[in-house]
Amino acid sequence: MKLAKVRLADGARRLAAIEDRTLKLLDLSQVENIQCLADILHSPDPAGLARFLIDPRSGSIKCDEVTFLAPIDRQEVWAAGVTYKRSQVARMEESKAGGGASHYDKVYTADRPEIFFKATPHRVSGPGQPVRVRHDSRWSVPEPEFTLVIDPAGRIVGYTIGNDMSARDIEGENPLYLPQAKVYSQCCGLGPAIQIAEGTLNLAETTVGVVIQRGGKSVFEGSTTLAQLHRQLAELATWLYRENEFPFGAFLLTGTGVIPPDDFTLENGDSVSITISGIGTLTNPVVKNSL
Ligand code: DO4
Ligand code: MG
Repeated sequence: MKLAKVRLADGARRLAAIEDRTLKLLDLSQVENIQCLADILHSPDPAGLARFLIDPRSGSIKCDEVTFLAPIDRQEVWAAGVTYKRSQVARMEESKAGGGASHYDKVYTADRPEIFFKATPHRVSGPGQPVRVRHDSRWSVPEPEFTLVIDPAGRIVGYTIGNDMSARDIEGENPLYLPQAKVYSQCCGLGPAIQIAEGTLNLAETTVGVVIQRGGKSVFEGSTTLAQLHRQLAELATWLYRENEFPFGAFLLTGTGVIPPDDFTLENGDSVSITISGIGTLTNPVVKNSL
Protein backbone atom coordinates (compact mmCIF):
# COMPACT_ATOMS: atom_id res chain seq x y z
CA MET A 1 0.00 0.00 0.00
CA LYS A 2 1.08 3.59 -0.69
CA LEU A 3 0.08 6.69 1.23
CA ALA A 4 -0.02 10.18 -0.23
CA LYS A 5 -1.05 13.77 0.32
CA VAL A 6 -3.26 14.96 -2.51
CA ARG A 7 -5.15 18.04 -3.65
CA LEU A 8 -8.58 17.37 -5.17
CA ALA A 9 -10.13 19.20 -8.12
CA ASP A 10 -12.08 21.43 -5.69
CA GLY A 11 -8.81 22.48 -3.97
CA ALA A 12 -9.32 20.37 -0.81
CA ARG A 13 -6.18 18.74 0.62
CA ARG A 14 -6.62 15.13 1.78
CA LEU A 15 -4.63 12.05 2.68
CA ALA A 16 -5.09 9.03 0.45
CA ALA A 17 -4.29 5.31 0.37
CA ILE A 18 -3.39 3.79 -3.00
CA GLU A 19 -3.70 0.10 -3.84
CA ASP A 20 -3.71 -1.34 -7.37
CA ARG A 21 -3.55 2.22 -8.82
CA THR A 22 -6.85 3.05 -7.14
CA LEU A 23 -6.87 5.90 -4.69
CA LYS A 24 -9.17 6.17 -1.69
CA LEU A 25 -9.43 9.20 0.56
CA LEU A 26 -8.90 8.87 4.30
CA ASP A 27 -11.05 10.34 7.05
CA LEU A 28 -8.79 11.11 10.02
CA SER A 29 -11.67 12.12 12.27
CA GLN A 30 -12.39 8.43 12.87
CA VAL A 31 -9.42 8.02 15.25
CA GLU A 32 -8.24 10.33 18.04
CA ASN A 33 -4.66 11.65 17.84
CA ILE A 34 -4.21 10.94 14.13
CA GLN A 35 -3.80 14.34 12.54
CA CYS A 36 -1.32 13.98 9.71
CA LEU A 37 0.37 11.50 7.37
CA ALA A 38 3.29 11.05 9.78
CA ASP A 39 0.89 10.00 12.55
CA ILE A 40 -0.26 7.10 10.35
CA LEU A 41 3.27 6.20 9.25
CA HIS A 42 4.54 6.19 12.84
CA SER A 43 1.71 3.99 14.14
CA PRO A 44 2.40 0.29 14.91
CA ASP A 45 0.52 -0.87 11.78
CA PRO A 46 0.41 1.92 9.15
CA ALA A 47 -1.31 -0.19 6.45
CA GLY A 48 -3.93 -1.52 8.87
CA LEU A 49 -4.64 1.95 10.24
CA ALA A 50 -4.88 3.43 6.73
CA ARG A 51 -7.39 0.73 5.70
CA PHE A 52 -9.44 1.51 8.82
CA LEU A 53 -9.35 5.24 7.99
CA ILE A 54 -10.67 4.89 4.43
CA ASP A 55 -13.52 7.35 4.11
CA PRO A 56 -16.68 5.29 3.44
CA ARG A 57 -18.07 8.26 1.47
CA SER A 58 -15.05 8.27 -0.86
CA GLY A 59 -15.42 6.31 -4.05
CA SER A 60 -12.40 5.03 -5.97
CA ILE A 61 -10.47 7.86 -7.60
CA LYS A 62 -7.97 7.55 -10.46
CA CYS A 63 -4.43 8.77 -9.66
CA ASP A 64 -4.50 11.27 -12.55
CA GLU A 65 -7.60 12.97 -11.12
CA VAL A 66 -5.67 14.46 -8.18
CA THR A 67 -2.51 16.52 -7.65
CA PHE A 68 0.12 14.78 -5.51
CA LEU A 69 1.81 16.94 -2.85
CA ALA A 70 5.14 16.40 -1.07
CA PRO A 71 4.50 13.56 1.44
CA ILE A 72 6.25 15.38 4.30
CA ASP A 73 4.99 16.86 7.57
CA ARG A 74 7.51 18.09 10.17
CA GLN A 75 10.33 15.62 9.46
CA GLU A 76 13.92 16.68 8.85
CA VAL A 77 15.45 15.46 5.58
CA TRP A 78 18.95 13.95 5.65
CA ALA A 79 21.03 12.25 2.98
CA ALA A 80 23.78 9.66 2.76
CA GLY A 81 26.57 10.10 0.22
CA VAL A 82 29.16 8.06 -1.66
CA THR A 83 27.14 4.88 -1.15
CA TYR A 84 27.55 3.69 -4.77
CA LYS A 85 30.85 3.16 -6.64
CA ARG A 86 29.60 5.55 -9.38
CA SER A 87 29.28 8.36 -6.85
CA GLN A 88 32.72 7.72 -5.34
CA VAL A 89 34.39 7.88 -8.78
CA ALA A 90 32.47 11.03 -9.85
CA ARG A 91 33.21 12.83 -6.57
CA MET A 92 36.93 12.04 -6.76
CA GLU A 93 37.00 13.47 -10.31
CA GLU A 94 35.16 16.69 -9.45
CA SER A 95 37.32 17.29 -6.35
CA LYS A 96 40.75 16.71 -7.94
CA ALA A 97 41.51 20.43 -8.38
CA GLY A 98 40.15 21.34 -4.93
CA GLY A 99 42.31 18.66 -3.28
CA GLY A 100 39.38 16.86 -1.61
CA ALA A 101 39.40 13.64 -3.69
CA SER A 102 40.80 11.33 -1.01
CA HIS A 103 37.91 12.09 1.38
CA TYR A 104 35.48 10.36 -1.01
CA ASP A 105 37.78 7.37 -1.45
CA LYS A 106 38.07 6.91 2.32
CA VAL A 107 34.40 7.36 3.15
CA TYR A 108 33.27 4.77 0.58
CA THR A 109 34.99 1.97 2.52
CA ALA A 110 34.89 3.44 6.04
CA ASP A 111 32.64 1.93 8.69
CA ARG A 112 30.98 5.32 9.30
CA PRO A 113 29.04 6.50 6.21
CA GLU A 114 28.80 10.08 5.01
CA ILE A 115 25.50 11.48 6.26
CA PHE A 116 24.57 15.11 5.86
CA PHE A 117 21.64 17.39 6.61
CA LYS A 118 19.68 18.01 3.40
CA ALA A 119 16.45 19.95 3.96
CA THR A 120 13.66 21.15 6.17
CA PRO A 121 10.07 20.74 4.89
CA HIS A 122 9.92 24.26 3.43
CA ARG A 123 12.92 23.49 1.15
CA VAL A 124 11.22 20.39 -0.27
CA SER A 125 9.43 20.37 -3.64
CA GLY A 126 6.58 17.94 -4.25
CA PRO A 127 5.65 16.44 -7.62
CA GLY A 128 5.35 19.10 -10.33
CA GLN A 129 6.90 21.81 -8.17
CA PRO A 130 10.21 23.35 -9.28
CA VAL A 131 13.57 22.13 -8.03
CA ARG A 132 16.29 24.77 -8.14
CA VAL A 133 19.77 25.17 -9.57
CA ARG A 134 21.69 27.83 -7.65
CA HIS A 135 22.35 30.90 -9.80
CA ASP A 136 26.00 30.80 -8.62
CA SER A 137 26.54 27.24 -9.90
CA ARG A 138 27.75 26.44 -13.41
CA TRP A 139 27.56 22.67 -12.93
CA SER A 140 24.52 21.17 -11.22
CA VAL A 141 22.81 17.80 -11.48
CA PRO A 142 19.83 15.97 -10.00
CA GLU A 143 20.62 12.94 -7.84
CA PRO A 144 17.90 10.25 -8.01
CA GLU A 145 17.83 8.51 -4.63
CA PHE A 146 15.87 5.74 -2.95
CA THR A 147 14.60 7.40 0.21
CA LEU A 148 13.78 5.93 3.60
CA VAL A 149 10.94 7.16 5.77
CA ILE A 150 11.94 6.59 9.39
CA ASP A 151 9.79 6.94 12.51
CA PRO A 152 10.94 8.63 15.76
CA ALA A 153 12.03 5.22 17.14
CA GLY A 154 14.36 4.65 14.16
CA ARG A 155 12.13 2.07 12.43
CA ILE A 156 12.05 2.19 8.61
CA VAL A 157 8.33 2.55 7.94
CA GLY A 158 8.28 3.47 4.26
CA TYR A 159 10.07 4.34 1.05
CA THR A 160 9.76 7.21 -1.39
CA ILE A 161 11.66 8.95 -4.18
CA GLY A 162 14.16 11.71 -3.44
CA ASN A 163 16.03 14.15 -5.66
CA ASP A 164 19.21 15.41 -3.96
CA MET A 165 19.86 18.46 -6.16
CA SER A 166 23.60 19.13 -6.11
CA ALA A 167 25.97 21.87 -7.27
CA ARG A 168 28.97 19.77 -8.32
CA ASP A 169 31.26 22.74 -8.98
CA ILE A 170 30.69 24.21 -5.51
CA GLU A 171 31.19 20.84 -3.77
CA GLY A 172 34.24 20.09 -5.95
CA GLU A 173 35.94 23.40 -5.22
CA ASN A 174 36.20 22.60 -1.52
CA PRO A 175 34.51 19.80 0.52
CA LEU A 176 33.74 22.39 3.22
CA TYR A 177 31.30 23.97 0.75
CA LEU A 178 29.11 20.83 0.84
CA PRO A 179 26.25 22.47 2.80
CA GLN A 180 26.04 25.27 0.21
CA ALA A 181 26.21 22.78 -2.67
CA LYS A 182 23.39 20.75 -1.16
CA VAL A 183 21.12 22.89 1.04
CA TYR A 184 19.27 25.89 -0.40
CA SER A 185 15.72 26.82 -1.41
CA GLN A 186 13.99 24.07 -3.45
CA CYS A 187 17.06 21.80 -3.18
CA CYS A 188 15.15 18.56 -2.63
CA GLY A 189 12.34 16.76 -4.41
CA LEU A 190 10.23 14.17 -2.57
CA GLY A 191 7.23 12.08 -3.61
CA PRO A 192 4.86 11.29 -5.15
CA ALA A 193 3.79 8.77 -2.48
CA ILE A 194 5.18 6.67 0.36
CA GLN A 195 5.29 2.93 -0.13
CA ILE A 196 4.69 1.37 3.29
CA ALA A 197 7.59 -0.91 4.19
CA GLU A 198 6.13 -4.43 4.36
CA GLY A 199 8.10 -7.65 3.91
CA THR A 200 11.57 -7.89 2.41
CA LEU A 201 12.64 -5.50 -0.32
CA ASN A 202 14.11 -7.19 -3.42
CA LEU A 203 17.21 -5.02 -3.94
CA ALA A 204 18.12 -6.38 -7.39
CA GLU A 205 14.60 -5.76 -8.67
CA THR A 206 14.33 -2.24 -7.26
CA THR A 207 15.45 0.04 -10.08
CA VAL A 208 16.18 3.75 -9.71
CA GLY A 209 16.05 5.56 -13.04
CA VAL A 210 16.21 9.17 -14.17
CA VAL A 211 15.27 10.93 -17.40
CA ILE A 212 16.19 14.58 -17.96
CA GLN A 213 14.30 16.38 -20.70
CA ARG A 214 15.11 19.65 -22.45
CA GLY A 215 12.67 21.19 -24.88
CA GLY A 216 10.63 17.96 -24.78
CA LYS A 217 13.63 15.76 -25.75
CA SER A 218 15.60 13.41 -23.51
CA VAL A 219 19.14 14.75 -22.87
CA PHE A 220 20.17 12.19 -20.23
CA GLU A 221 18.85 8.82 -19.11
CA GLY A 222 20.37 6.45 -16.59
CA SER A 223 19.45 3.82 -14.05
CA THR A 224 20.79 1.52 -11.37
CA THR A 225 19.39 -0.96 -8.87
CA LEU A 226 19.59 -1.12 -5.09
CA ALA A 227 21.86 -4.18 -5.51
CA GLN A 228 24.61 -1.65 -6.40
CA LEU A 229 24.22 0.15 -3.05
CA HIS A 230 27.38 -0.44 -1.03
CA ARG A 231 25.61 -0.15 2.36
CA GLN A 232 22.61 -1.81 4.01
CA LEU A 233 19.51 0.42 4.23
CA ALA A 234 19.07 -0.40 7.93
CA GLU A 235 22.74 0.41 8.55
CA LEU A 236 22.25 3.92 7.13
CA ALA A 237 19.17 4.50 9.31
CA THR A 238 21.04 3.29 12.40
CA TRP A 239 23.95 5.68 11.75
CA LEU A 240 21.57 8.61 11.30
CA TYR A 241 19.88 7.91 14.64
CA ARG A 242 23.14 7.39 16.55
CA GLU A 243 23.29 10.11 19.24
CA ASN A 244 20.42 11.90 17.51
CA GLU A 245 16.71 12.33 18.18
CA PHE A 246 14.01 12.85 15.58
CA PRO A 247 10.78 13.57 17.47
CA PHE A 248 8.94 14.07 14.15
CA GLY A 249 10.76 11.28 12.27
CA ALA A 250 13.11 11.69 9.32
CA PHE A 251 13.56 11.12 5.60
CA LEU A 252 16.93 9.68 4.59
CA LEU A 253 18.02 9.83 0.94
CA THR A 254 20.37 6.88 0.48
CA GLY A 255 22.78 8.25 -2.14
CA THR A 256 22.98 8.29 -5.90
CA GLY A 257 24.20 5.63 -8.27
CA VAL A 258 23.30 7.59 -11.41
CA ILE A 259 25.35 10.62 -12.41
CA PRO A 260 25.25 12.36 -15.82
CA PRO A 261 28.56 12.79 -17.71
CA ASP A 262 30.87 15.59 -16.55
CA ASP A 263 29.95 17.90 -19.44
CA PHE A 264 26.27 17.86 -18.43
CA THR A 265 24.65 20.57 -16.32
CA LEU A 266 20.97 21.25 -15.68
CA GLU A 267 19.42 24.32 -17.27
CA ASN A 268 16.42 26.49 -16.48
CA GLY A 269 13.33 24.83 -17.99
CA ASP A 270 14.66 21.24 -17.90
CA SER A 271 12.43 18.54 -16.47
CA VAL A 272 13.69 15.74 -14.19
CA SER A 273 11.72 12.49 -13.86
CA ILE A 274 12.88 9.88 -11.37
CA THR A 275 11.22 6.47 -11.41
CA ILE A 276 11.66 3.85 -8.70
CA SER A 277 9.99 0.49 -9.21
CA GLY A 278 7.21 -0.11 -6.74
CA ILE A 279 6.93 3.58 -5.83
CA GLY A 280 6.22 5.60 -9.00
CA THR A 281 7.65 8.62 -10.80
CA LEU A 282 8.62 11.99 -9.36
CA THR A 283 8.73 14.73 -12.01
CA ASN A 284 9.91 18.28 -11.32
CA PRO A 285 10.65 21.24 -13.59
CA VAL A 286 14.04 22.89 -13.02
CA VAL A 287 14.40 26.61 -12.29
CA LYS A 288 17.56 28.66 -12.38
CA ASN A 289 17.51 32.42 -12.00
CA SER A 290 19.95 34.41 -14.08
CA LEU A 291 22.50 36.48 -12.17
O1 DO4 B 1 29.85 13.64 -0.82
C1 DO4 B 1 29.02 14.33 -1.24
C2 DO4 B 1 27.64 14.00 -1.53
C3 DO4 B 1 27.43 12.63 -2.06
C4 DO4 B 1 26.02 12.37 -2.46
O2 DO4 B 1 25.13 13.18 -2.31
C5 DO4 B 1 25.70 11.07 -3.07
O3 DO4 B 1 26.57 10.22 -3.25
O4 DO4 B 1 24.53 10.88 -3.40
MG1 MG C 1 23.21 12.51 -3.15
